[in-house]
Amino acid sequence: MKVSKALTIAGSDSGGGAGIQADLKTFQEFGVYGMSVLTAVTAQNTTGVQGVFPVSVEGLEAQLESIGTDLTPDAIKTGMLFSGEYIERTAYIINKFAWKNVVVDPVMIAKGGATLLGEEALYAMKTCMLPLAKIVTPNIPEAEALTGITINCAEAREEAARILFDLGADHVVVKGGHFGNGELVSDLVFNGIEMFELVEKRIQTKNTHGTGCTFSAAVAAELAYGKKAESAIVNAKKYIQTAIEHGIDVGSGHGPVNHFAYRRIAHEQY
Ligand code: PXL
Repeated sequence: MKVSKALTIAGSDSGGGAGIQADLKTFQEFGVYGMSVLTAVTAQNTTGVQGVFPVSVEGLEAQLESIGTDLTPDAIKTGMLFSGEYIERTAYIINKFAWKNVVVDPVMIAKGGATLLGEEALYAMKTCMLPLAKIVTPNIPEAEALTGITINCAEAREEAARILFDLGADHVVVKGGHFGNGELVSDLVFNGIEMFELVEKRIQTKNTHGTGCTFSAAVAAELAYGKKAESAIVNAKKYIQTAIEHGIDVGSGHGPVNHFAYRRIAHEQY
């Protein structure tokens, strides 16, 4: 049987809600064969990140080589890349194998405030990763860090999207979860020609851990199938909205989004 293959290059979340665990669960839900290259291991639960332990640079490169020499992915997503050096090495190998359909989730800070990418890595993210990105999916703080713009109104967000496009991403999604606290959340999509917004109800819940990882993994899964960027983004948005609506109550802190909610609804199990 032939299936589409997706690769995540990201960190491990021992709590299972974000990072490669979220990505692989999401790939599975989309019926895509999931592969993972680990950049770092986090010791983490719903209350926060207790430790970050990077994989060696050699370990990172060896994993990427193993994939590249045997298992060409149809799409890839990058999550927590840990440092500027890891970004440069990863970008080099993506180029070398000419991997396409690259979704860059420019992960910087975990929900509890733990730093997952140092300030010094911003330059590498802008110069090495964004030019490779078919789609980049920053939240508001990440878009601010990458562009140097304070995003406090719709026009500022549009300006940030233009800058991210000019840095080399083919499509930019500036997510709106951190944008105010109104009834609705809007994500801004820019493809270099037109801007449009994806609007959904804001869900009041503390169980949002893994939202960004899950969304970008869903986008990559759709690209792996051969979907166009715009429909990949729209379908991933539906998937993450359902996952947030049915967030999972585990642990005493921020619980994870529900990776199987979309499927269970389709089977009328909710
Ligand atoms: O959501 C960002 C993120 C990405 N990757 C890992 C994480 C987190 C947030 O906690 O732990 C491994």
